[in-house]
Amino acid sequence: MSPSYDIEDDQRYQRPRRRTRPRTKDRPAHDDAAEGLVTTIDRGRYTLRLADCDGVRTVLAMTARALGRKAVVVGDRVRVVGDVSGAGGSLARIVEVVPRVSALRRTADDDDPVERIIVANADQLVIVTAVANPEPRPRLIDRALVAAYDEGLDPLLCLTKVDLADPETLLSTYRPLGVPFVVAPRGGDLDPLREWLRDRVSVFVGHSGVGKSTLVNALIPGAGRATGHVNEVTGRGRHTSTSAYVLELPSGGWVVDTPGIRSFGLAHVDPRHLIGAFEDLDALTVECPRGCTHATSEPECALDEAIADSHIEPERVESFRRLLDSRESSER
Ligand SMILES: Nc1nc2c(ncn2[C@@H]2O[C@H](COP(=O)(O)OP(=O)(O)OP(=O)(O)O)[C@@H](O)[C@H]2O)c(=O)[nH]1
Ligand SMILES: [Mg+2]
Ligand SMILES: [Zn+2]
Repeated sequence: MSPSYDIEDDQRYQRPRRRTRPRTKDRPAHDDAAEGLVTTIDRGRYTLRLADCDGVRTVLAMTARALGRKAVVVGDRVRVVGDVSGAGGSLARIVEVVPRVSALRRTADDDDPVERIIVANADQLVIVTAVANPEPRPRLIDRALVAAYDEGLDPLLCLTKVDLADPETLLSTYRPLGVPFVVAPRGGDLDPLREWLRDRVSVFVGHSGVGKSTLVNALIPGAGRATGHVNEVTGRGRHTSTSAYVLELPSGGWVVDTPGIRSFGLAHVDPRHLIGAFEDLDALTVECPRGCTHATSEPECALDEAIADSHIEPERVESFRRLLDSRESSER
């Protein structure tokens, strides 16, 4: 963002000058720009939700060339100049991205160096899993958990299609980790889920067809998210949702509906950070030899000693190690 940018904008849009304080170099270059939330992106066009003294409105925007491609993701707070009226045909310009508090990332594969940010500024990762149709894939859940812990998002396991099968099998896998869960019956009581979502920024992730958009529609009257059928033969969803979409909850907070994912590549994750998400285990590892990864293969890991001395449940350590291993193994 060069200084000439300001001059150009002032001339072109003739915005009222409101320079009561002189510019200093540690203040943003666009201190008179409006601030908006990127709710979705479609072919280089950014939909923003803008709230100011004129009320809340939807504004379509492009990005300033200086920002580069892919600099702005769904969930970003951005500063925007130009025509921010939201009138039909108007196009504003994003000139700055407000520093993110979080960025949920994944790579296509574990050896893929290109990481994508699924959504910015979320604080809760809701791993939506159908208990059947499509069949749950614990590897994907494990990997989503690792991504959540790595980025400091609180994970929540949300089980759908409980009319089709008993959720207990799946839940028993995650109990030792202490991952919170909630059951979301279609057409049933969603209040427990609403409580988890209240006043938070929650991103729904999961395979195609697990019912993410169905949930969003049930939580937000008028959301109008398209939903698709799951193929009876392959058990696969149809990838109905094609881009991430931020919606406001009537009970307070935000949810982000995302397209179904086939995999959750973790190339960007440093497995050494994972232990930090488990305070009790982390405390035990002070006795580990230097450089211990705490994996099953480590000969002198203090976690094994702690199990032998009954200081910790073996299932908890095993579950932690399963997450640690999920970085190495395929999720399919
Ligand atoms: N039996 C049953 N079907 C459900 C339930 N929830 C959703 N479905 C069905 O599952 C199918 C897929 O739902 P969607 O909401 O489109 O799934 P999605 O996770 O948004 O899928 P993508 O957008 O492709 O990622 C639809 O036919 C829904 O009606 C449920 O609780 N029980
Ligand atoms: Mg969907
Ligand atoms: Zn160790």
